[in-house]
Amino acid sequence: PSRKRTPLQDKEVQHPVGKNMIDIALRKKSNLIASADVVSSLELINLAKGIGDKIVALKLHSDIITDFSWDLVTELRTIAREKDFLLFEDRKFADIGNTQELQFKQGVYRFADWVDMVTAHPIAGEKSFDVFEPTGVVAIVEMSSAGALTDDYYVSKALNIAQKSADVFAVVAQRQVPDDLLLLTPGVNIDKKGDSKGQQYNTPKKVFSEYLTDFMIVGRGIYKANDPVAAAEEYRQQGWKAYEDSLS
Ligand code: UP6
Repeated sequence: PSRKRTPLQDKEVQHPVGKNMIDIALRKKSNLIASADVVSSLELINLAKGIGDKIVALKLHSDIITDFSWDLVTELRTIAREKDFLLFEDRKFADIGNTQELQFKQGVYRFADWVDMVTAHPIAGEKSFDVFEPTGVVAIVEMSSAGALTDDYYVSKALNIAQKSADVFAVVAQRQVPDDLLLLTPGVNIDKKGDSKGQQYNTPKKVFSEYLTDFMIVGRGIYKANDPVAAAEEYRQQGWKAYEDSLS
């Protein structure tokens, strides 16, 4: 791919959820996805209310929430509507299509009924992605952690699958990807280089200028900060400036 960035408003993204992400980003001048990896409904609701107007999407791991309930889902949806952000379940599905369909539509979480977008690994092949419609799919093509098995060969095959699937509008990766896919990059932290469990961090500046990412995903940098609202604003400002700088 060329090293030149296509501005968000000129991206040729067809999927409605992808278009929505772009519209929200431009309205808020934000390319921040907050990863809300907290384990109680109360913490999650407080975080969503506090930072909701600074983010494009709130990324969730519903299966870490000790007191997950339908009241929580209803409240999250209300906050998301009020504060204009998407609900992004980071389930990282990685099974055959039939099983993924059951995991997506049935069980405790019934994601199909309430999330705007979900992550899935392309490991089981192209057809395994056919069960999520009309929810937007974010394909995990490369992981941020040390020693991940997602080498160049895997990444190119995974991108190929992502580009062929109509429901995939974005990918998670640590490198530039073809322009018809939105790029979401986790492993972003202003203060830290990594953790003791393999996570590796880059700065907002690096992911926007070198990987030409479209959206950064920030977890502990925000929800573990002394003041998560101030931290979210700091990441929003740094992220948007790094994006604007990378346009010229
Ligand atoms: N995530 C990664 N790396 C990947 C894919 N997903 O870190 O390659 C997710 C994690 C976590 C968040 O599951 O929810 O992004 C990163 O959190 P952190 O900023 O606290 O490290």
